[in-house]
Amino acid sequence: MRVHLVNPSDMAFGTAVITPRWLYVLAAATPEEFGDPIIWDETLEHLDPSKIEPGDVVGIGVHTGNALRGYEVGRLARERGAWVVYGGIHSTLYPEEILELGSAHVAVKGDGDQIWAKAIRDCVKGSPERIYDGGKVSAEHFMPARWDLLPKDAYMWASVQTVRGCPKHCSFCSVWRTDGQKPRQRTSDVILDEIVQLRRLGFRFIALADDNFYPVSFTDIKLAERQGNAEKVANYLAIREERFELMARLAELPGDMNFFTQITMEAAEDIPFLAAMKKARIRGALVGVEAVTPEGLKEVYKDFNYAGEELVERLKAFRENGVHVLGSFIFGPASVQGPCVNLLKKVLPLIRLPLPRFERTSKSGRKRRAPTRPWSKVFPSLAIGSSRPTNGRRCSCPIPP
Ligand code: B12
Ligand code: SF4
Repeated sequence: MRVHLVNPSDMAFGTAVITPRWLYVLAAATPEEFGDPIIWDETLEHLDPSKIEPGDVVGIGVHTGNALRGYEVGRLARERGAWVVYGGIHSTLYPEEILELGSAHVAVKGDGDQIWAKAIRDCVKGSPERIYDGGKVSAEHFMPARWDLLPKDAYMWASVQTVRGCPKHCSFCSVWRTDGQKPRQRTSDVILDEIVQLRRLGFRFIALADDNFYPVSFTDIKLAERQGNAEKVANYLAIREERFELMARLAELPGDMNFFTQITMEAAEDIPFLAAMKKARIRGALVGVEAVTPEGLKEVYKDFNYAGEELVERLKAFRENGVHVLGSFIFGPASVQGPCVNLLKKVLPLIRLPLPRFERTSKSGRKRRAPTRPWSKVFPSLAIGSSRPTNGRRCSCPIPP
């Protein structure tokens, strides 16, 4: 019996940009008694179903964008007589859909670090449950990835995670629903261990695969102080201190190391933080600009961001402090759409990737509306991300074609 891990992708290029971290974390979580798993990253090479034997366990990790290919992989694996287990963001949010459309025996919700071993063992015994919930494991239980299993020279960047979870609740984002709003931050020791190992393997570029590298803002600290919540303040300050400690240690690494991360715009208010990022050679960050008007920001629950001139100032602060910005925008809600969106829709098919939308319905934030399932309209006949016919409609964008 062998364990397979499959990262589904419609297109395989033979080479890829960033290592899909989950594959190597789940490899580490695979119990030794089953041997090293066979890893299939379909962005490199498609799964060869003939390599799957009856009784094997096939773990498939899906986010919304690759779920359809994931379901195809599940079908192929099941036809070969394997146990088919799904996990990842999409399985966490929609386990019933996975069971319905993915030829699945099992859908795993939440973190796989601990539950994966149980799911495999139950499959081998022949009595798996339909759904397992791996929950949100605490940072000290995150599995460091099995980088020793990486194929040689296949990836340009490696990926190391330093923190999971984000305190915000933007409506277009799955992170706060799946990873939670409480930052779970790894200690700098374990992060550095992985980075040193990756450097020895030849990597000089590392993506810090974090939900939000700036998990505590000045506003968060001020609010906790105003609430008189000393414990919360102390916790926030400790998280902040650990960030600085990590960046100081990254700065001590050889000068040819380069990092990139994802961060909220709030970091622009914190010049010492940006300076520490620069010293740590965190060369740039994906910053969620999302919308450029106050109404648009409000609609997607991102009104902690800035619009107009203030937005310009914030983005400048990153540049002036040596951190490049990769701006990310969201075009879905009506108030965010500008006249150019029609044009963009024509030229960027990826914009059509329908993602779940989440809303908080009560002030306390506890009672939440069920997430929407926009892609259900396109199942099963249309592929997510495929171009839709324009039906001869003309784009109303003032920019000439
Ligand atoms: C780093 C990252 C990227 C990087 C790196 C990609 C790479 N090669 O790894 C880049 C910048 C390239 C990227 C691109 C995109 N991303 Co991205 N990305 C992330 C981020 C921040 C971290 C992912 C990560 O490595 N986490 C670390 C690993 C260890 O965690 P994990 O994947 O969650 O896996 C754990 C569990 O889910 C579970 N698990 C996972 N798989 C399996 C399988 C089995 C069998 C089991 C049992 C368990 C299990 O166990 C793991 C360990 O606990 C996530 C946010 C997030 N929290 O996931 C967004 C995220 C996955 N991205 C997202 C999106 C939308 C995109 C893009 C479509 C953006 C765009 N418009 O272009 C592209 C798609 C690229 C593609 N074709 O895949 C969304 C997906 C939303 C959704 N509902 O699907 C997320 C969730 C962010 C968000 N704001 O919502 N991304
Ligand atoms: S700030 Fe970023 S990671 Fe956090 S909920 Fe909003 S979009 Fe998601």
